[in-house]
Amino acid sequence: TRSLRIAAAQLGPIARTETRAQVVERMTALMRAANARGAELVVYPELALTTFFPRWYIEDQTEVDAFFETEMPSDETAPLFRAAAELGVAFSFGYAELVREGEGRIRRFNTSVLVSSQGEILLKYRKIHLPGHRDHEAWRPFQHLEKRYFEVGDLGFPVADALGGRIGSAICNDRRWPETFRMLGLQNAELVLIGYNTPQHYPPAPEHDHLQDFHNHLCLQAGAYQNGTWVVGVAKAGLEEGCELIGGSCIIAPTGEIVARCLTRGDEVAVADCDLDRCREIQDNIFSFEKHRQPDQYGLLVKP
Ligand code: ING
Repeated sequence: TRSLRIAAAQLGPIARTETRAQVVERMTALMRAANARGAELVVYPELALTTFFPRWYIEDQTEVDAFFETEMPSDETAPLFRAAAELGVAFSFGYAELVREGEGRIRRFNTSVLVSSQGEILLKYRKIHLPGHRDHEAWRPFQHLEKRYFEVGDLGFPVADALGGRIGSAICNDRRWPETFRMLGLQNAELVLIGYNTPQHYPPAPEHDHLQDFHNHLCLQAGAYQNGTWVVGVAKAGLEEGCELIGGSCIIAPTGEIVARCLTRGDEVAVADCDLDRCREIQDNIFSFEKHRQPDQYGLLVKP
């Protein structure tokens, strides 16, 4: 068996005024708690270093860019990399990435990285399904301006050979789209790492507010089962700057079963032993793509 002991490291609310250093301290404490329980991989949420700033319409680009990282690691995030090296654990986390390209061109992405215990970036993913809207919408109690602050990811859906298995990532809204999981499944992913910031209140359809936790697990469990992969979903949770974010961080087996989950909406670790060989139970049988999938019938799937 290729068993990997994985920790979902859920973060509670991050205040707008909280510094990177303070957040990194919380993340490092979670890493130590996870390591104390034998975790070899620690998975943090989407945009783990800051409050979920797309909830605000911010005119001044300099103020927006203060939420972005221009280098990874940086002085502020280095302590997390050092702790990982000291403890011998790999880790994954999301952050707002600002890239300076030639001729002063600036790119901005909602990014996540998987980092080895030696600080090597094993996998990098830039969020492709950006939810929300681009301009200020006064009718909303809070904004959701990911389409304004980020570009659509340009790295595709990569799957890396890492930690003895095939590992892919997705970010938040990506998990709602079956295409995300199938793109990873077609590359034989055995473990998918997904961070999220999901408000309880969804302004366009408030009648669904009570379903957010159900929809979260529905998407993660379906993605796991339909592609025979382990899935780790990790929340930034709790009442963050007046906005309720769901928790429900969990570790899901290729059968779609939730094998471990967080119970609070604060900083909390949930740990499970994930036998990557168990993916075969699904990938070789009910969802054997080779035996049962009919791609020549699916042409519509890639039409705009
Ligand atoms: N957040 C939310 C998510 O997809 C959302 C946006 C909330 C969409 C509720 C639909 C319903 O989980 C991010 N950051 O994508």
